[in-house]
Amino acid sequence: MSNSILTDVATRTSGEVYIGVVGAVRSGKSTFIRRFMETKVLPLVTDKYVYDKIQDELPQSSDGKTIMTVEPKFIPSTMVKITIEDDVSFQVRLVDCVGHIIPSAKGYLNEDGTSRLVQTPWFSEAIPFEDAAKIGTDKVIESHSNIGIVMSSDGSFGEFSRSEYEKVEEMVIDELKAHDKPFVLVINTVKPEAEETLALVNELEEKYQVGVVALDVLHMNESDIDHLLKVAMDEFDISTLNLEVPNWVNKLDDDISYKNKFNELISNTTGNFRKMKDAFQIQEALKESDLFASVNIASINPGTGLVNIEIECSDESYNNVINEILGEDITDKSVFIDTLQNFKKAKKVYDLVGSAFTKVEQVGYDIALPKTADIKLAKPELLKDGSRYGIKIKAEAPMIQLVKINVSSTFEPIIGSKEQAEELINHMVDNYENEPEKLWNSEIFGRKLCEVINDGIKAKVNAIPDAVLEKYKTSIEKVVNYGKGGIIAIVL
Ligand SMILES: Nc1nc2c(ncn2[C@@H]2O[C@H](COP(=O)(O)OP(=O)(O)O)[C@@H](O)[C@H]2O)c(=O)[nH]1
Ligand SMILES: [Mg+2]
Repeated sequence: MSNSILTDVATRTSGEVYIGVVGAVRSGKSTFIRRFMETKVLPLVTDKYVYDKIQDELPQSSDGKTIMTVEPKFIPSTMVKITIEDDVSFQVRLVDCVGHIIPSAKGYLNEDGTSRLVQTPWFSEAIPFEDAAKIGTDKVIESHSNIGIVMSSDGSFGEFSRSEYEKVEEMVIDELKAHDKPFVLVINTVKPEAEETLALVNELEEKYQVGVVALDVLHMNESDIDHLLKVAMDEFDISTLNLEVPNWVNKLDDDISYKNKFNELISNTTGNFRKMKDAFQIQEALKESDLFASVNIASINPGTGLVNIEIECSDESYNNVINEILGEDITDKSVFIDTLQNFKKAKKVYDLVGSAFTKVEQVGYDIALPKTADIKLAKPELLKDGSRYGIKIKAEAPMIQLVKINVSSTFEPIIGSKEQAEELINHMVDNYENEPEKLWNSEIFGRKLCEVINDGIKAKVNAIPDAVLEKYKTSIEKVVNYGKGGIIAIVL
């Protein structure tokens, strides 16, 4: 007998296979637990004493409309540890819940029509039967289960109709959805393979957006149970969604449009689909985008919750990304080589002053430290210090100083009459306040304002005499090499 599904369930539940069976009265919950234990668990129990104890504790299913079970029962009552495939150990326990009431059931009302009060493990005083069912279901699902089985029926056996079961089923599924625990709906039926049953399963899957399995619980065999467990595993959340994209995609900065779209798609997709059963929908959603050449599910591991999706991107996407990074339309190899060579030159400068430049932007001043390769050593010399001798090793390195200064430039054209000047100034102030770009590009005496201002700035910079720059350089050199933090006077 294969236990691979049980191994997956055990791994996924960290060795605690706790299954809460909830639903309407007389839907087959007790029968399900008995069959499950007899078929799937007892054959794995090697200890005779434990075997007998579990068998004694198996719930009795009851006929008719009278409700017997009033509090959840743990089966087995104590934890049983089971080992399969030599190294997989887990504890297994099913919980038989108080059934939710079907109005025509008997046993939940007293003869005078008042609610029958029942004792529960959660309150010292007795509470109405309906409340016990609801609280029991909540407690069992919240604290004692890793998987929920909602038992319902098509009404093909027993004394209740499909519509009676349906009302309870809707209510219980609502309760379970609030708990965010994986669960499946079992439609207990005497005709699990009938066309109408399959149609009902599809309809309910659509209605509740949850896995639905039709089973003849009274006669279910091991493969039926395995199938049910497989469907339950699909209801677990994906623990890790591993998207294997080409390395270059991971390297992209978020401001590259491809990466931007990629991030958005991934976050939308994973936001919409999060269960193991959604793996194929995730694949479809990724396929629909024009970002990828192929999207394949490499593996789905129900035990660990790991989904691996392999994604390939087209050369065209790669080329578009390169164009965007380089800011050039790379039409052929020569353009590419040309651009790369230019970037190489720019990188050399950037490596030298890049970090200093960032600081200059912030504080207005910084020094780009020399690279070790640029430090020049002078020939070592002998040094005499009184009667003692030493050596002197001198080194020199170029150090680039970066200073940000503000250069001002003014433009003061004479226009003509006061009215003419006022008219122009009003127009310009209006642009200045509302559309600065327009002012910047407006023409005065046949030239754009931006060109005139730029020329003014250039003229000022060019007007610094070389001798002054040289003096400035020598002064800084003195401060760095000989200055001890003292005062230095610059006479221009
Ligand atoms: N024919 C048939 N009867 C079933 C099936 N499941 C349960 N029953 C019967 O329905 C009745 C109620 O089942 P039980 O397991 O006690 O329901 P519970 O109240 O949900 O625990 C019992 O008489 C069972 O024998 C099934 O799949 N087929
Ligand atoms: Mg029962």
